Amino acid sequence: MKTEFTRAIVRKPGPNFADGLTTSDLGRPDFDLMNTQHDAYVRMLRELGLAVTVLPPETGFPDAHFVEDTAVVTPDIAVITNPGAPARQGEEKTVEAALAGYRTLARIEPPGTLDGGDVLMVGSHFFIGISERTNRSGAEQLGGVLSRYGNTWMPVSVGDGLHLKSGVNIVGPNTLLLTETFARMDAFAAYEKILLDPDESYAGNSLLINGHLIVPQGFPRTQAKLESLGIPLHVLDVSEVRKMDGGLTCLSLRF
Ligand code: CIR
Repeated sequence: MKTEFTRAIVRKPGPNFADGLTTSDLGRPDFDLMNTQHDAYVRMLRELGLAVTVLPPETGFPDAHFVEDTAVVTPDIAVITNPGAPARQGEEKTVEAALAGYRTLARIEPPGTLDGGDVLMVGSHFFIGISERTNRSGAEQLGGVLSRYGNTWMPVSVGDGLHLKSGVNIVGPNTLLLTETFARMDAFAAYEKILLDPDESYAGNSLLINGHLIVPQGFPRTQAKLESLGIPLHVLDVSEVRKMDGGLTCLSLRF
């Protein structure tokens, strides 16, 4: 179940990034601080050994630095998505060009919609969230492609959250960090679980890279629970990312 990454793609936030979609009431984010946090994120990926491609901002798409939503990259293939928010459709074009040199490409076609934030890869098994962004057609199209390459997949109802990975992520070879709602689902029965305190649910969007775990700053109880895993933890401040409903996984494609 171990997936080793060698590369990542990120995109610099544009000066109008605060015009992106958000439901948060944490206030308007600051561009300079966002850039500082984004730079620290890129540095961290490089420290963990990844070769990072940094794409330029796309000012027509204020959410475009959330590159995770535009593709699903596996060891065999890159599936370019049709993002579920109409305002984000088109962001995938430049990501497609960046991925073309590394993987065979496939695409999610309308009426299917899918955001990469709804796709949790656990080795060769994929959980695909059905959410306000990812519909059945999108999930089935992705599942069909994944199956052709010997993977298995399963749809999971996301309910209230934005994306599947807003509430469940892999933090160890067989261990998930997740909300109580996801922990109760049969889909996740076979895994070890670390439960999120309800008031620390944002920390569910932690990012495992090659045996290192990156966690958002400001969630001490989750951090203490994760320390029990005995793997190196790295804490990053993503306050400005959070104000736009994003998190650590959203900011990159890892492969
Ligand atoms: C959006 O609503 O689409 C962006 N403001 C946030 C996307 C976060 N992406 C992710 O969780 N994968």
